[in-house]
Amino acid sequence: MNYERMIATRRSLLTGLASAGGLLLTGCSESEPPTYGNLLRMGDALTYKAQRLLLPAQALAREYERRDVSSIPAIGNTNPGDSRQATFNAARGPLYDQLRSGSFTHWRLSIEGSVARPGLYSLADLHRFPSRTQITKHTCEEGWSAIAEWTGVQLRRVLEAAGMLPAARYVNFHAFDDTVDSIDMRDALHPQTLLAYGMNGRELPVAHGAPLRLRVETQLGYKSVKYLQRIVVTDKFYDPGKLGPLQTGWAWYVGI
Ligand SMILES: Nc1nc2c(c(=O)[nH]1)N[C@H]1C(S)=C(S)[C@@H](COP(=O)(O)O)O[C@H]1N2
Ligand SMILES: [Mo]
Repeated sequence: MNYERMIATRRSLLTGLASAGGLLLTGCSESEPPTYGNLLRMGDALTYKAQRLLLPAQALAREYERRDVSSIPAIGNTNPGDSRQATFNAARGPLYDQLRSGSFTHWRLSIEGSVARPGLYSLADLHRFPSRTQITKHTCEEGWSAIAEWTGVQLRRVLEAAGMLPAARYVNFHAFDDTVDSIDMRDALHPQTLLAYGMNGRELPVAHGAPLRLRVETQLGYKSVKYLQRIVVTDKFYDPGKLGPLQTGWAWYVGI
């Protein structure tokens, strides 16, 4: 079965499962996404559970060839230092500007929470981990998609280095703009989930998330948080309030 066909089959399966919704929801056991008992949010639980049932944990997203690389628009915030941007943060914006003017030499990624060794990582530290390069398709919830090459370190390696604790369930990403989002441990440990510092063979450009962004190839584009500053590992789901997808109206889990 070719890839497109596989996706189509998966979609119709998911639709079928969705209509058997009540059934699935009452059978919830294992790990569940946050739904707050909100009816509108039950779709989240369905998509999440259906995908978790149908796909093996480590199923890889399709990877492409260099010749498939297309132009990719910069979407959402394109410079956290610019106060005119919608998600500008008054505290971290100016800090970003300062770090950027020093070519991010003084930038540090903080790893905190449910880890034995919380710490700060410079770009040079991250470059010391084995790197992974992958050419993947970015699918934005707004309806466009584009193919790009990403280079970085697998998030899994950094979490292992920080000594994530056995109770850890979610990984939260805090950006220099107002973006905060999270993924579960299964997506966090996925081999294609990267902390990317390179794009199309160059340093990651500011418009695309410099100096470091997340790539979550198993979910829609908005989960790939740009401009990373802090990674917080948690045992319980953390709701970032009005900054997070739950309260801005987007689904928390958007598997593709
Ligand atoms: N910090 C941050 N991350 C973000 C966004 C943003 O506005 N701020 N936009 C998201 C959306 S909606 C998409 S489609 C992708 C766009 O990535 P690109 O600009 O590299 O195309 O980044 C995601 N990550
Ligand atoms: Mo997007």
